[in-house]
Amino acid sequence: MTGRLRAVRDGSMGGMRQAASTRALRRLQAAVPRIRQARRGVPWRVVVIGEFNAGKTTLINALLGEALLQTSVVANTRLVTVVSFAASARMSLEHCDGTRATIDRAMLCPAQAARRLHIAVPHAALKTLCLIDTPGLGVGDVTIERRIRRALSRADVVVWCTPAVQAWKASEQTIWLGLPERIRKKGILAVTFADAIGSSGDATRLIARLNAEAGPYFAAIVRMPGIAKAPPRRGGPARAA
Ligand SMILES: Nc1nc2c(ncn2[C@@H]2O[C@H](COP(=O)(O)OP(=O)(O)OP(=O)(O)O)[C@@H](O)[C@H]2O)c(=O)[nH]1
Ligand SMILES: [Mg+2]
Repeated sequence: MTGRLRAVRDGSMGGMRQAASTRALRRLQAAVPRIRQARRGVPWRVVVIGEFNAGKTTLINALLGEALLQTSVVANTRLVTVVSFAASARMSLEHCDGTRATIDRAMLCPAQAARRLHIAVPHAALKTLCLIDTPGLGVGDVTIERRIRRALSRADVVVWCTPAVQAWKASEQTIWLGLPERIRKKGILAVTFADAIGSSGDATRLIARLNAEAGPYFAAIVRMPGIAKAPPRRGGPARAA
């Protein structure tokens, strides 16, 4: 078990990050009922997508209040990563034939042989939300795009991350409108990199523009709270491939 998995298990996140996590969760959960009513005892499958470096992984870490997943300024997430609840933390790789290997054995396997990474941690938020991180869309990798579409086909909620700077570019709209309507109907547009927004006036103008340009394509538009980066933890990142 890595240090990050252990930290989530032990509930050792700082108070500030916990408050930011609560705010981020509330904003997302406020938008979710518009798409689907709660199903008792079954977590919503929230698939987070967008172009590379859009802040997808950081958003999931923010929702958890913990730097569980590794983020990077270079294209980073290679595997669809399912973060779910378990009473005790564990991590496994799912191979292309559907079999799974725990992370210790998985570390010995070539990444190409895996199609998905599963991380299970005892985090309260994961009792209602199963968070699914994905690699960046639109980079022309057919295998990755097929895996993302597979994850989308089982999504209850689809969160498209658009960075506040240059939000909702033409390339984003092209990819989004290329997805089937039944998937787009579950869509929330999440504005990431909120700390890059200069003033509350800028924020109001940005949301007004997004409502006009992207509003018709999403069930809700949510400005995520600013992200306070969590310090790296002992034991290295929770990353297997
Ligand atoms: N200042 C600031 N930096 C951010 C924010 N969100 C992400 N970043 C940084 O932007 C870079 C990319 O973030 P990621 O979360 O890895 O983006 P991603 O969409 O998961 O990237 P890929 O997995 O490569 O597609 C990292 O260096 C993050 O630390 C934010 O809200 N504010
Ligand atoms: Mg990522």
